[in-house]
Amino acid sequence: MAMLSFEKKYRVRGGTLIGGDLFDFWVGPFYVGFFGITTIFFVIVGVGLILWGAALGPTWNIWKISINPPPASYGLALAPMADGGIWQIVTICAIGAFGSWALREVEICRKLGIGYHVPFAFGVAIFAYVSLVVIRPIMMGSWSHGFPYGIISHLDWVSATGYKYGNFHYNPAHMIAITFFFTTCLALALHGGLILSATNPKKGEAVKSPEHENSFFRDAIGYSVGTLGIHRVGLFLALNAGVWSAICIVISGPFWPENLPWSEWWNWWLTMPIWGP
Ligand code: 07D
Ligand code: 07D
Ligand code: U10
Repeated sequence: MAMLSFEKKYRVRGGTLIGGDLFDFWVGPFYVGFFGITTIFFVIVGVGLILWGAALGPTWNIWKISINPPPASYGLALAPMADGGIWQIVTICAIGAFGSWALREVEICRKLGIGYHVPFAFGVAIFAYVSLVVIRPIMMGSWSHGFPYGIISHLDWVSATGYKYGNFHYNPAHMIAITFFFTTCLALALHGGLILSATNPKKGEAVKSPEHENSFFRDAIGYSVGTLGIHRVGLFLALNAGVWSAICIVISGPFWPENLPWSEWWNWWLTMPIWGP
């Protein structure tokens, strides 16, 4: 809000994907747009359903509330509301809200004349979510494979699903995803540290230039990827973390037998012609 006067010149008409001028306005700091309205709609319905599910019991304990997917017996059919149907409609609302949010970001990008990198990146997070609650359950033939919507219960699901495959750490795509997550943290720590070290000096000292930033990494590791390049690296690392996460869960079940330990996958390594039997 502090920058409202400066923002005014960026509050231009147009760039909407749908609805023309109808919802082309701001409320306080928020751009509304057609997809702002659909976001609010899906959030209200989804949160309302979660509250209904919570009211059905057995607890109002915020940590223990859980909206569970239907039992396996329903397969891919619609289930009665109290037996997983709420989960199914909450899932539709969640995808509606996340998708609307991404499209609202697209409209904002169009207004500003900037690239679609941010909504694209959010799209990868949505893809990871959809891989958990739509793609994998459909491939396995039952909505029961989705994760339950509850703070503790979704952790129990991750743990149980992990142990179903012996030791999930042996899943090769899980390894790649984790490595991307760790590398993303390393890259952000290096980048945040470098920018602050150069542009936020002690009082009285001059702000340093990108050449100083380049020189630091040339001196330290022999190469600098550059001031634009590090942002490409960051986006690449973070998006890969999400994409490989989606891959690691989608292959567990649909492409690698349920209940078979992931460690078995590594047998190809033991039986390589060079040293194998
Ligand atoms: C900091 C941006 C702000 C977002 C926040 C989350 C809600 C949920 C709803 C009670 C980084 C807002 C939370 C709206 C309340 C109800 C019905 C983002 C930031 C603050 N998880 N997970 C958490 C979600 C999955 C896992 C915390 C969502 C998968 C593990 C929070 C999803 C797997 C751990 C949460 C989702 C998984 C957590 C902190 C969706 C694999 C933890 C999240 C829609 C990805 C940690 C008690 C955070 C924790 C945690 C939300 C999916 C694993 C409650 C919305 C099924 C192992 N998850 N999660 O900071 O403390 O994200 O749990 O896919 O240890 Mg989870
Ligand atoms: C799905 C979140 C999408 C979020 C969206 C937005 C709102 C709005 C509003 C705040 C993907 C939601 C927004 C709700 C909020 C306001 C206002 C992100 C999603 C769209 N694992 N593991 C992963 C590690 C083990 C297991 C991924 C590490 C064990 C299973 C990642 C370790 C076993 C699954 C990862 C470890 C096990 C995973 C998660 C260490 C358990 C998955 C990140 C050090 C015994 C999941 C797609 C992710 C996955 C997943 C990391 C250990 C099981 C790579 C570091 C060995 C079953 N694990 N894991 O996916 O791939 O983010 O999901 O031990 O399903 Mg694992
Ligand atoms: C980056 C950067 C950079 C910057 C930056 C940043 C990356 C170049 C220049 C940005 C980074 C930061 C600011 C750092 C901190 C960020 C994080 C740690 C990431 C996580 C962020 C959060 C946890 C904040 C999340 C907050 C959100 C999502 C806002 C919530 C907003 C709403 C609920 C309103 C949404 C608006 C819509 C949908 C449009 C329509 C709006 C209206 C009609 C008005 C509002 C409507 C109502 C009140 C009606 C009633 C609605 C209801 C009841 C539904 C709401 C329900 C709820 C549950 C809330 O690189 O450098 O610097 O800054």
